[in-house]
Amino acid sequence: MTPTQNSCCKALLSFSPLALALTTVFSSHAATSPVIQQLPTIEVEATIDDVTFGKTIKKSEQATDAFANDDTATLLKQVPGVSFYTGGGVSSLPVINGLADDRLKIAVDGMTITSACPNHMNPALSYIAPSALDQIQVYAGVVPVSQGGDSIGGAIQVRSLQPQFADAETELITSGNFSSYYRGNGDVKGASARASIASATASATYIGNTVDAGNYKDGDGNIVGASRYKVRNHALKLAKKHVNDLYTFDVAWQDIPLQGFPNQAMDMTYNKSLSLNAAYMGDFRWGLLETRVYRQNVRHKMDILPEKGGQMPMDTDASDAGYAILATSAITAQQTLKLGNELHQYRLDDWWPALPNSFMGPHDFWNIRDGKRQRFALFSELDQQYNAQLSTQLGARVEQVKMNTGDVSGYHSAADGSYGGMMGKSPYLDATYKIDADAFNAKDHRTRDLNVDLTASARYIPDASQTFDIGIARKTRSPNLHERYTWSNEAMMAGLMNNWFGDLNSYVGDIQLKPEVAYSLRMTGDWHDASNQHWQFIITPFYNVVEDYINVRLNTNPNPYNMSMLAGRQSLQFINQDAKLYGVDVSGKYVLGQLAGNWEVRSNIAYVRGTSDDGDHLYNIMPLNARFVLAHDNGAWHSSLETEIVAGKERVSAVRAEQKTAGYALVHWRSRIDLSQAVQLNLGVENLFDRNYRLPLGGLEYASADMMMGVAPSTMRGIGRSINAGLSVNF
Ligand SMILES: [Cu+2]
Repeated sequence: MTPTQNSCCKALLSFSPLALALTTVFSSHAATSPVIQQLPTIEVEATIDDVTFGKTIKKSEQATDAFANDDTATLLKQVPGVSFYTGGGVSSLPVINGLADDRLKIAVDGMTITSACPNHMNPALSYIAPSALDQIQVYAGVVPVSQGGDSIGGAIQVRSLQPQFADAETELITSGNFSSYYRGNGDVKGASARASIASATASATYIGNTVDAGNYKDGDGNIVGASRYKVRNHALKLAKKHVNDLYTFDVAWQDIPLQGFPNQAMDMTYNKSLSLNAAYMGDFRWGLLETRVYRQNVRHKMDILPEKGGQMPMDTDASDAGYAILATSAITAQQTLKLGNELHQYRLDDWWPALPNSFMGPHDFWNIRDGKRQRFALFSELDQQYNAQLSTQLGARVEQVKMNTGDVSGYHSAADGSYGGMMGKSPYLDATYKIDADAFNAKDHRTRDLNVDLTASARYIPDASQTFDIGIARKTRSPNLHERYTWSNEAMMAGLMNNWFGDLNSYVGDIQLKPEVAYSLRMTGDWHDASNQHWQFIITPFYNVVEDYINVRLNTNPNPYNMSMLAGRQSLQFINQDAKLYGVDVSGKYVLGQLAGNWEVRSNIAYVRGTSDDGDHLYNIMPLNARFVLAHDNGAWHSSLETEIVAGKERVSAVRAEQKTAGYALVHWRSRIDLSQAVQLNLGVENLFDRNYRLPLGGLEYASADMMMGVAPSTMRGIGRSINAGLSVNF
């Protein structure tokens, strides 16, 4: 981010989610004194600068979409270049310009949350419901170092509803909302509630939601098995302000008793988390100080839903904990300096309990035991405004990533060396697990990476109707625990379980993996009318070279006892390999005019290519896609007709035996009617023409494979037509 021309002090704060509350005050007072007298009432729509490469999505822009989906990640679909690896109903993995999942830095209210599952079933955005959101900031490619770290593709910062305070000392304000909705396809019933009470200096808010979704039907009316889910989220948010200080303390807990994953062998049968998040923000003579300390614990379990058949208990116990310190100071009238320090520590136990009277026993299978991943980072970022037209940002970040794990063991041998035998066990499984576990345990598991990120960007605003940005960056991501430490070469029982790609291949890790380093060049041209009200055209070409991209090759491990696996699938080994990703994002809007209300068209087009240096295509690269929205706004009635067009996926990864998908076009209609100040009715039809289509990034449907008959799995079916309705009442 580079400062805007109208106020360097506004820019000073604009990148820090915590600081948004202070933005208004700083804009008006900071020119005379950096010390604010009183914290303002926090408004959702407060001045928020757009991010340089990416987008800010505010609450108001989520409104007509809010009940169409339970998956917070999918609210990002309006950002050009963003797509999704789909899986469970609330756990899709966002992709920015071809880079997905752990390659993005995703923070929920400033907390870094790791997917604590060998299938990445519980990514950060699955812990917050769309109804709890205030704002999402998306940064693509050239991410400010203050927002990045341990990521190469971009950053997504989501912020939940912010505390509100009463204006007068003696006043006590209360507010709240109750919403409920129903979606026909999948018989989805959802509700959310929010209640707040606040004085001039203290505030307390409860927010919660629940959703029960059945299996959805595809466009031909056939059920997609194991696509159902049930989610409950709760959060209690406390805030206290005192002159120039703001303290917040949030407690959140989640219970997902069920979330099916049609594109995995496994399904989520239990996910309970508890998070504590305490933050302080203070305004000092020298600038703004923001600090945060947080912890989230999660217990996660998997098994196989009856419609997919089989049994295999899997269990995860994990925690994320960390702190963040950020100081922001206007060191001269033209220069703003940020200094920051962050620590993040992730711990993981990932074991698969023995199943009595089966070959999965008599001991538990230890996939990762005592896994630790600790990141410690220091960074500095300088914003400089040269004149009304030109501003720059320079950033440097140094991050140490330390990882370690304990010894492991398969179903038949325990870590203490005892070797179990039982009726019906397979001598092949015995042998393969023992060979691999012994080899892994003989190695030193400790790794230490020292990662350096650098960014430089410039913004040039020649006049009120044009803005140009250019940025270059070096970004680094260290491997995750499963990429380094999963150890069993056995494909069917172990390798297939360590898969967060939805492709039903088998994966095994490598301790020797190096961090991946991306060099990015990105430019944006933004043309619009002088008031930025009537039309806008934005084009962003980008080019990334990734050194040591974590890719795969066929597993050539000589272990002779490797079992068979699903027909047409591959046994793969993680490797470092150089890769390139490049493409262009285009977006625009045009106000058509007035005819019984306001009419506007908006559109996004995204194109990306990804190849590895051996000439293969990278996996799950979204084909050319476009979105056109015709929006109508007539005071109390807001409607949109959206067309989503996706080309066929022709360029596929050979090493992953990726399957092609055909192109398709979908039409969605959504409407919001403000029945009164307090009551809103939402109506919509998703996939209006009930088109049957295959998800280009959905992977393969597990249940479509037939092991006995040697039938390979086929691509994942998308959801058919759904008629949706929701009611929202403010009080
Ligand atoms: Cu899982």
